[in-house]
Amino acid sequence: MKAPVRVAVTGAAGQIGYSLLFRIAAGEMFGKDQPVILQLLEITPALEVLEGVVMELEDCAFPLLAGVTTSDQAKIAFRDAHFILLIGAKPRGPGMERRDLLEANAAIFSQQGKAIDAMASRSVRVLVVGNPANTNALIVQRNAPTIAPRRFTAMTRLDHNRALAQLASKTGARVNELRQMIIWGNHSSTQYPDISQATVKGRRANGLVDRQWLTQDFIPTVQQRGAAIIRARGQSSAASAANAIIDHMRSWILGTPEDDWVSMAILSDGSYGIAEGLFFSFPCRCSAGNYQVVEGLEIDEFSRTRMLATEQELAEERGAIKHLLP
Ligand code: NAX
Repeated sequence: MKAPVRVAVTGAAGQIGYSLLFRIAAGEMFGKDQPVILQLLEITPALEVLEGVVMELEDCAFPLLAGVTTSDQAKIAFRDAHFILLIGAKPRGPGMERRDLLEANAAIFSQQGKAIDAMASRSVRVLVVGNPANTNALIVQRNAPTIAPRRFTAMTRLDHNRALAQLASKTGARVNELRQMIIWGNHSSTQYPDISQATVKGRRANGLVDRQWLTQDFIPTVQQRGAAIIRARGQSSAASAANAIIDHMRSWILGTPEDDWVSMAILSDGSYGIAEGLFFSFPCRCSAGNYQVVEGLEIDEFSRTRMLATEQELAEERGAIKHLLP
């Protein structure tokens, strides 16, 4: 049996946590031969609820679950962690301005970044899910200067999966017959879901759908999907978010297929003219625990305009918390 990997999860008593932890413990993230130790972080008032979740984890008698710890201290939860899933965040309250939300989360993610720097395994892999995810990832990464920047990512895989599902439904194909979808930019309504490279059963997707569907249906549907789910369910996406977390980590660790790629928000190195130092979603290929931006794709005017809009929003978010960055 392999040695267990340590997986820290924040916001573990929340909705996404409840959909996610059982799947990790069942071996869906790291494989059916990889034991895991879960190191769960919550704020103090949620520790009691978290204890209930831990009791349920125990009651599943998962053979791969080698241990569970709980804490309200990031430095304890992140100790020696190989993987850290930052899900807990401050939600937007009534009357709260976007800037207030950014600042409130900046405080949380600065402290968690410092705790990662001090306590996590040097080869840790971090995924930020809590919103605003891209800018929170920037704050975490900047507060963890001794860990390689490539080890920090933010999640746009749910958007990627939503885009695949919409295109599959429109073209009457199965999701696994689609390749090369892209989400560019921010995990927000300015994101740009791009089908210009996508194929459906080996044929260019662009030739199968018309421009009107693309601009008036597909792009806004993917951009607004989170809001549509809140309207219908009264709560934000949780099971699909947990599923996307599993997909993101599996792709990162186990790799992407030769003929496909995934969308991940990573620290821009200037690829495609995107400003360096922003966490921006790019098409990425993964292998052996590493990722690379897919280079050399042709970007037309239609795409460029939309990429610039989401880049602009990310630059503004960074501007709003700049004074809090180390
Ligand atoms: P919930 O409100 O159900 O759970 C969040 C949990 O985080 C709560 O239990 C809370 O006590 C805890 N928490 C708050 N501050 C914390 C801190 N400083 N340390 C540790 N725990 C803390 O939210 P849930 O539906 O689980 O969503 C979690 C986050 O994911 C939200 O920020 C949400 O906006 C974001 N999402 C991001 C997505 C993405 O694709 N990047 C999609 C899904 C989701 O909307």
